[in-house]
Amino acid sequence: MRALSYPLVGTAVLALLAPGPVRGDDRGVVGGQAVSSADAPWAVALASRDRFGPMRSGQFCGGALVGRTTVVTAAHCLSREVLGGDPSDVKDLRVIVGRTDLRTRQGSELPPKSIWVNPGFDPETNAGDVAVITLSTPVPENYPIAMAQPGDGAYAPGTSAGVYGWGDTIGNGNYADGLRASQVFVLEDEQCRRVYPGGQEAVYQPSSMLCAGVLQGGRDACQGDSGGPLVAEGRLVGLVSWGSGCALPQHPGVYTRISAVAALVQQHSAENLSRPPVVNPQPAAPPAAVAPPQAPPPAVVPPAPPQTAAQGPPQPPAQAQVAQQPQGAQPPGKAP
Ligand code: 4AZ
Repeated sequence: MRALSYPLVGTAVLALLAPGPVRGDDRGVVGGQAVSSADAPWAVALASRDRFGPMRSGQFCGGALVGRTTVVTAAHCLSREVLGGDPSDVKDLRVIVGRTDLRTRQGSELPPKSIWVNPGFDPETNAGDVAVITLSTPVPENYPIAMAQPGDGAYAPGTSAGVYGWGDTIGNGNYADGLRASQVFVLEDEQCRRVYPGGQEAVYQPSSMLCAGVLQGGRDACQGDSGGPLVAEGRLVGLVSWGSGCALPQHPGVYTRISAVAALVQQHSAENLSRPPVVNPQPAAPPAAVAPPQAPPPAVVPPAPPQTAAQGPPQPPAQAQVAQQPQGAQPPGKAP
């Protein structure tokens, strides 16, 4: 098995050599399901038609909106290895928002205003795999997702998470046209330490990385998903970073641990990324005289306000959840 220290090189090479996806259907991430960009508006594609060809809008990596002008992605996505030069040399580098199907012109293609690649990124170990792209045009305010902070309960092993992307769906260069999401779980750090102990393999470093997947294999991020979001409990917990193969049993995906880099991202963002809790929220619905079956316990329901047309602050949008899928999908990944 080889460590994927430069995971996207394969993507670039395959994009040049392969005539295109084997199947023309809507695929992305391994073991996933189709998702509309409208339900995951924070999931963006990084693209350059010059470097990666006009098919699929030139997509080569993913990213996540954490502010109206702030995109986080993987540092390795913007490496010389992947881009063949400095990001500033890629004149048609774009962040694509609001586009489910890369064969369409849906949504918009936003040019970066500035790019910060973590100088602490170590291409040998993949530690610190994060970069910030600042957009000159803000996206709608309901697009961004909050970053998980240190101590976030979503990092508890066993937490269900969704990984989103337009990447390889099998592990053979079959890139997706449509956005897809795969349901995985946050795993114990020990799981990835055992699988990625260093030596011939890359080293799993729990302080800056997150281990997620399904141990039986079959669901995972893959080539082309790099930099894209791993979302749990409505927060961004990880960015697709590396792993050995795709969706192989006992070989979980490794993600940049967002809580470990959130402060760094804030430092290199042009906006305040903290979203304070809504003050004095109106209850979603006035308490009914007879509580409906799913009503919250009365103790947490504030006193009823005068019943008027809704004037409360806008509620945050419900984040897309990856639907539960039956376990035991066949691991389609190729042998390492
Ligand atoms: C890649 O090459 C890549 N299975 C991303 C994630 C994983 C493997 C490879 C994890 O971009």
